[in-house]
Amino acid sequence: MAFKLSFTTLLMAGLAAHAQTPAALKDVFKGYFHVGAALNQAQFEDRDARGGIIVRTQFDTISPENVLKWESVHPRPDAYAFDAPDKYVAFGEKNHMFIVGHTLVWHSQVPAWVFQNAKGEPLDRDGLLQRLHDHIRTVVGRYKGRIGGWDVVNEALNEDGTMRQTPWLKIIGEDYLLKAFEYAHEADPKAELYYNDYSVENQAKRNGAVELIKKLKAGGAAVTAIGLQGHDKMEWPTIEQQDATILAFQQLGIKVNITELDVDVLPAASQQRTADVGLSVEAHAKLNPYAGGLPDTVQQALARRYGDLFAVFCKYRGTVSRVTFWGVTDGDSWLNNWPVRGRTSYPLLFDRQGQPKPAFQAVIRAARQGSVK
Ligand code: 9MR
Repeated sequence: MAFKLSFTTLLMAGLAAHAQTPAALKDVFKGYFHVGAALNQAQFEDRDARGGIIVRTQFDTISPENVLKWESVHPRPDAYAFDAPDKYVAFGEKNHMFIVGHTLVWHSQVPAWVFQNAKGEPLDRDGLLQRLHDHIRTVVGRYKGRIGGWDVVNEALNEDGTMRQTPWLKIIGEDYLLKAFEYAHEADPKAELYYNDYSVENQAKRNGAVELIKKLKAGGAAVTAIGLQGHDKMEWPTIEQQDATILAFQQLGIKVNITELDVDVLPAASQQRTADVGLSVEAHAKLNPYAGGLPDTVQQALARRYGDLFAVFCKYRGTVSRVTFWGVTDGDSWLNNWPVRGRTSYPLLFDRQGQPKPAFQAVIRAARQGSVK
């Protein structure tokens, strides 16, 4: 009897343990695409035990949320800060992950000195090209063969598909993108190179992005993929917009990566459908309705939304090579502080306790349904 009891107890414990073992996204999506997350410094420095376990068990690719942006890695003309990025890359290698670099050329998070000469006057074209070349050679060169793909240019387009008037464009001219791709390819000929942007699912911006990619290719740039950031809402982009966008770039013969995925369930704080980090809106209780927890109806709607999005990603297996979430748990997300500071946001697959949400199960189901089609 004593034996029987302990055997049953053991069996029950074993079954329970089995039932609680969540599926791993990186395994479920094998054969489709890599699945990853953007990491903050605590995560790749092993100071976030809860997040660290999720990252190691669920994901096979990582992106650096901030440490490879110009102002972080190259804060002064003669000073590079490689300590944090070195740890980021070492973390990815230790865990056998595909390591992404983000980002070489952006109008945001770049110090003012980059565009000025020693007297504080605006730099000329040759001076800025020289500076861009040095930066890319130094940063990409340091991680040659280790960082597998780079966001070479980030967010170069306006919402209407025209070129954003950044200091890069104003000083160098439209070929700054071509130059950046050329320098990155020269620094690591084997690295994948990406153009990355948000709201490309909207027709006007998508048309601009298609033209941009065509021009880059015609100019000889080694563009591997477009990165669709995927800072989504519950109703935007529509499934049709998502599908048409992936198709448009597939037809150009490049890959599509979903690079910064999250789904915002909070009320729109502005009319602007954007992921522009420059936007800021004042806090108001009405804009933060779920501070005490997410109602089940919204939780289920978020799960359906994620399931629908992943069904499209799965449909385009072979073209979609990577889906990366912008954060690990809801508590990590930039959406807790943008465009309104101090909100309680629920945009990811893991909750603040690190538990998988119904959206996680919905994503897993999308993979299983996709594989039988
Ligand atoms: O999530 C990032 C946040 O921590 C930073 O404060 C912000 C500014 O550097 O950038 C956020 O990441 C952005 C990414 O680099 C580019 N696309 C939009 C992302 C969300 O703002």
